[in-house]
Amino acid sequence: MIRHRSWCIAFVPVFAGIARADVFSYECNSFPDEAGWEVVNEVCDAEQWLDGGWLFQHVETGCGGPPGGGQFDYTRSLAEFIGEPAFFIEWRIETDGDQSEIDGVAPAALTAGGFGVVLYHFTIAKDQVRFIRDFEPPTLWIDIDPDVPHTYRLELFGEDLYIWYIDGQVIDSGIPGAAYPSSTPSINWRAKAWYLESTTQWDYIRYGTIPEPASGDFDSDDDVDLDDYYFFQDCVTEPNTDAGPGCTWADFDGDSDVDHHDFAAFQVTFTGPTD
Ligand SMILES: [Ca+2]
Ligand SMILES: [Ca+2]
Ligand SMILES: [Ca+2]
Repeated sequence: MIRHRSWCIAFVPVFAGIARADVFSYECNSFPDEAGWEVVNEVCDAEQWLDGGWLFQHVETGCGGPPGGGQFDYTRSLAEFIGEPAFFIEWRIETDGDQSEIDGVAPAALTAGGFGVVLYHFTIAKDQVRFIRDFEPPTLWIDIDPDVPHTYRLELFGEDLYIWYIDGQVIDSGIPGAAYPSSTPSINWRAKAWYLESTTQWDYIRYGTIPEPASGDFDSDDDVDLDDYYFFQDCVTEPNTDAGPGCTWADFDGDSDVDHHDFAAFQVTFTGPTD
């Protein structure tokens, strides 16, 4: 991912806040409880700090464990997105926690569920991810490269389709158990020690309405402004490089990259700094 390319300096990157018309974005520039997340658990002297747009969470065993020890859990309601026909959750994370921790839903996890049949449950370790859907088999185990961040993306299209990506590659897709968000929906994420200590770092967690392709309008609020530009920068690639499923809104000419041609179109579409 190339950022701040020389032709991209026409706008000063500004990011005013987190609340968007149809997207919630936590960019890890502040602590979760300051950014709209509800604290479920912050226990056992777990450490948390911010560095360069990342949230770091260090957890160790103790306080009666192992199993168990330090833990951070956060949640937000997804009720405002009930009935949304095209919904996404995307997050970028790296952890050094061992895959043996996955049995304890550690070292890192993100879930979207509620009181209905639908559950999307991701448990992430240093070099492996476990995906459980709707409390039913099959459970998927995916190997990932260690020591680098990975981008995870879940797309939901009503009752018709779910797609799960890692780094832009489709890992799994199919017909969901039911439309989601539904049935008192919420998103939850955590870092946790089970038998081993670990450090997990989060770059962002974003969710909401999937933006229209080639619209320039990431947050689907019918403008193309500096808020959208913040995310446009994140999509910029070298020419002829696939920008991935999270960037189709920024690919104006539909050739899969987000390059200087797309930036020229973005500038033409630009409606003003902010509304
Ligand atoms: Ca970040
Ligand atoms: Ca917008
Ligand atoms: Ca393009």
